[in-house]
Amino acid sequence: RISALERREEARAFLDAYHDATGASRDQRRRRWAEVRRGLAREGFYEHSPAELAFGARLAWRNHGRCIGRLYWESLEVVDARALTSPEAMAGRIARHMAEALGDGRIRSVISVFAPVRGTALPGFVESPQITQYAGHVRPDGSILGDRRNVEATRIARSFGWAAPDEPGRFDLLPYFVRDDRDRRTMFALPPGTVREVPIAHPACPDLAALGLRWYAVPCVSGMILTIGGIDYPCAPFNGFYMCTEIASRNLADRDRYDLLPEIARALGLDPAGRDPLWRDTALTELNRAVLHSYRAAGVTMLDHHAASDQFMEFHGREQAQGRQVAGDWRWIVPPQAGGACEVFHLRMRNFHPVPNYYTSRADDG
Ligand code: NRG
Repeated sequence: RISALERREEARAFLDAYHDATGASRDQRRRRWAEVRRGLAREGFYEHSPAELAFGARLAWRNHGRCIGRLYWESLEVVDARALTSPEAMAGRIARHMAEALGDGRIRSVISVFAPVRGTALPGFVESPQITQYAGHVRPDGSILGDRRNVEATRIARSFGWAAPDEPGRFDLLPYFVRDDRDRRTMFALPPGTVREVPIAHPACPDLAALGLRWYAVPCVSGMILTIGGIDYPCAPFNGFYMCTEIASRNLADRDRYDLLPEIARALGLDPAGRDPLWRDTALTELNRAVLHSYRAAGVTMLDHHAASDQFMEFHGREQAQGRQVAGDWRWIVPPQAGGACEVFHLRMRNFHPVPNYYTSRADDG
């Protein structure tokens, strides 16, 4: 990804930031830099201390231009899983990660960091973009049951012997894939009971609950590469919690996902074929209300987009007060619902890419 010179510069800048934050002595700084420089000269690699790793993962969150939820970047729980290299050990850690993040429903932000790239050797990583995803089944007539985005993943899972339910449904949890350091793929399912799901009901419209919609509690992003001080960690699954629009305005609504707006509208007593062009807006708002209401009733952490926007403004203010520029990708920060009614819509943002950071090598629409 980067030249040896760039790697050295990133390492230096990262260590400086780390030592500034920890108030290290000049002697400590000098010794550590000498060590790192030697490692880089010898094999283009150095090993982060556990404290450097934790600091780097948090900084990468703070720097990530597409995340609206960065106010609590310092609270990220970092689990050092670098020693776990077999697919089975990795899957074991991932199962524990999901359980720790969920807890009793008050979700904790957790990252599990597995082995970094060292020279030309690629360590094991998770191939699936998220640890939990719903299947997309192709019906005999060619229509799709479930999440359209996961049709290919569902086909691959079946080819690996995934036993789809006898009666395929709209919300069947898919297994995920680990590609190990010898380029072999292994399929894993989370242990039963690990994934909490929330049935979606509207506080005032019982017909909506009758649609049988649901979503999982913990979004765990597993397809991004964590980069810290010139070292890349291709397997560093992390989770926070959902903002309601991710589920209600995108996953369940997008045409290339669940495409449910007409169905939602009819459940709400609206007529998608009628004259009111704003039926979609009402359906979207009420679906957001239902999702928020359902997660709250279940005791599962979730934020609405107005609160998320306010939090981002606070984060932005705090960063500026520290003399730091905030990287922000407007298309990602502004919620897909009530954009102009959120303060972030009116905020001038610059989308630059500071390091440490999380990046993706595949196309990803969030
Ligand atoms: N939009 C995706 C999830 C992307 C990450 N969202 C978070 N991340 N909230 C979806 O599944 O809808 N997080 O770490 O909390």
